[in-house]
Amino acid sequence: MATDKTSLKLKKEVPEAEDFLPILGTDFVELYVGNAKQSAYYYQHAWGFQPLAYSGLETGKKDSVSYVLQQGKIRLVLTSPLQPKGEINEHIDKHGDGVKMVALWVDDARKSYEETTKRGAESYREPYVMQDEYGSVVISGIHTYGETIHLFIERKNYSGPFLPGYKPYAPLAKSKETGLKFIDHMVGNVGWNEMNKWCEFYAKIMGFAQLVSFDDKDISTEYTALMSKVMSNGNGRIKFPINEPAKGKKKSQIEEYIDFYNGAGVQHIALATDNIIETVTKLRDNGVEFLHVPEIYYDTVLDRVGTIDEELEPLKELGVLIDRDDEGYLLQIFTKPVLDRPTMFFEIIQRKGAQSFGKGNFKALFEAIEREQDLRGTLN
Ligand code: TYF
Ligand code: FE
Repeated sequence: MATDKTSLKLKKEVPEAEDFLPILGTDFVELYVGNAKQSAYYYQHAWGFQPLAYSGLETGKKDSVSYVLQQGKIRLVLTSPLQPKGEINEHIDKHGDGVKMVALWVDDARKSYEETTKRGAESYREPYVMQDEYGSVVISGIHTYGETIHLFIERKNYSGPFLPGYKPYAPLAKSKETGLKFIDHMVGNVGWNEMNKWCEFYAKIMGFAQLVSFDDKDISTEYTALMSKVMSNGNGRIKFPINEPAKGKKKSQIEEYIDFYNGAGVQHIALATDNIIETVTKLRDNGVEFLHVPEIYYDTVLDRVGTIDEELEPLKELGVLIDRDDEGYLLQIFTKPVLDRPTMFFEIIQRKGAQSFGKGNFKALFEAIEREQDLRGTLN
């Protein structure tokens, strides 16, 4: 049986014994960025991530530099090239800063590679072993949408802070955590009519199933539209919604993303907190910018979602959205894009039983995104 702790409803139940790709969780998310030192400063001092590890010239790495940050179970790696040409430069040239690796924590990176490549995954890296005084790690990788990669990380024989080749990273200034705990879901934007192809990739090649709590849906406002489906692995720890643009009177936010990212890629990373009011207050004080929700949303929201534990006033002041499904409710809020290009953004989410994704908020959310698109002149 799939773990029932989260009472996830998959379209097809995947018995654990038959899960050919058991995943323990997200291991890390690696962004290729133009200036890793300054990105690391941003994620530490705006987002409250703590320094964990470093690799670069000082560790004998001549061609690239990486800063590893952690908060709760979330690990971010920020990587920049130190030389011209090569994979990292080309990625940044084409996409701007963005997510390159979505690394999955597995018990067996060799088997993960075999099971997925034999089902048709395109190889990125054959299994290889990295070693240091803390033990060994096995890593392999396959391609997913756009130029995004899934790495499989096997660290059961490793006790070091991150990966072999890294040293502890201890910058001068301390940063204060903001209460972020784990990655709830990571969303991919893909091209026109490509959603089903990529959902099939997750189903056939990675053994995921579609979540029924969030059926195929067309999401549209008066002006813009998109389609979305959520794929989840057997134990429910990994949830990947996939969006594609749809035709509306004006330009879909997904099309805007694809234009600026020059292809498919990670659109948003949803980070879980167990106190969204505290977390968002801290993030705001640190300068993180959130989408604005008109006050009128709060006039009727409680008629829709019923009673909640929180007071409405602070939620309204911060612009936190509320939604309910048959299992409970959730609180969520979205940042503006965190890069100069209108590409990646973050969601902060607090689940109070609900396992869905905020369907009741889509209209208010997408209208808020349209107002931002309009300011950028990218709505037409
Ligand atoms: O992950 C989700 O499905 C929600 C809602 O472009 C959402 O966070 C869906 C599409 C989108 C932005 C947010
Ligand atoms: Fe989301």
